[in-house]
Amino acid sequence: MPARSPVIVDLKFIPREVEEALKGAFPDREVINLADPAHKSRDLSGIDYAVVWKSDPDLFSRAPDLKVVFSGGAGVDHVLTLPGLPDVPLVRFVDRSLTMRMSEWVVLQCLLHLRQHRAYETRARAHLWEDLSQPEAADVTVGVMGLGVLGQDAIRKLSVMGFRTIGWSRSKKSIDGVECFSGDELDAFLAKTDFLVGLLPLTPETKGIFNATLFSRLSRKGPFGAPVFINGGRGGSQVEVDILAALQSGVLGGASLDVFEREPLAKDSPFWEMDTVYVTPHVAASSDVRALFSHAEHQIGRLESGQPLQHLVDRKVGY
Ligand code: NDP
Ligand code: OXD
Repeated sequence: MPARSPVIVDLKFIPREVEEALKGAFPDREVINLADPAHKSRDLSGIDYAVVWKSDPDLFSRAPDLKVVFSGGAGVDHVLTLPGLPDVPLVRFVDRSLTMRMSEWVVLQCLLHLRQHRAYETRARAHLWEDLSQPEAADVTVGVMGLGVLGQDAIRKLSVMGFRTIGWSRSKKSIDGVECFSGDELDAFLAKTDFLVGLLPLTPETKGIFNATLFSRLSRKGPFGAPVFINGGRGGSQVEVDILAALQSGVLGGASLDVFEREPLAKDSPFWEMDTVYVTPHVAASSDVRALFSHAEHQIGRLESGQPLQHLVDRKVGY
């Protein structure tokens, strides 16, 4: 039997977590973890597989013979822009735990806004016992942009919480109990949306899509009047000066942002301080590193036994 190709690991995750997860991963092949200084000038030619997240720009010139590239996350924008990316299959990370985490984050943000949590935190700090008029989830329509793996799971869980849910995607979807819009039906979707959730990949088409014009088309008929914007997709899809202006002028009533145009978010960004804004540091659905390696191992097993790879990225559309 021919020797099994090693796997290159180039992940800008928490190094200790990667090391821990590598114990027992890929049991029948060598793993070259590029975070280990011992591999700094290692010859990477002849190697078939790489698992990458925010790789060094010289990875593909160092490893010219890759047959498959695995993204360390569900999004692949960071891989597609790497210099010298070879024309080989690119597999993204689709995983139960990642999906669960994103839905937890989305449901949490919708509930924080629904239950006016910031207002109660402020009152609690002032030892103020005061109730606010409280709508219920069924009074709010959550519109999810992006009905892929994450968007559809988030919708299911929002529905369980009682929110009315609608969705928008590139191709038309049919989801029980959910009004689905596609492509040029965006305005009709926005007009019904009280809380807007972004779960889109970053592509040339979605760059800057969350902008002043889009915010101005959201519903103002919800129980709080002004709509709320929640983005767990990619920061490149949002125009932050427009979000700020919309929050300041009341076009938006609040926001939850996990992703930003530039990460980490600048220390002097006004978003940190705004009462109506929840900021999280791109952690809505961090990859479970052990699950990532099992997924890559499983896909390599499929390929080497003649089965097709799953979760392939369509390079033409960018996700
Ligand atoms: P999928 O590829 O499964 O779904 C993407 C969805 O977006 C699809 O419904 C797709 O439409 C839709 N879409 C793409 N382009 C357009 C467009 N131009 N117009 C309308 N709809 C469009 O991705 P996932 O659900 O797995 O992940 C979504 C994104 O979430 C990732 O790409 C990543 O950027 C982000 N993410 C963020 C994380 C975080 O921690 N903040 C963690 C994980 C992911 P169609 O169904 O027609 O193809
Ligand atoms: C991802 C992410 O794309 O964590 O998986 O952002």
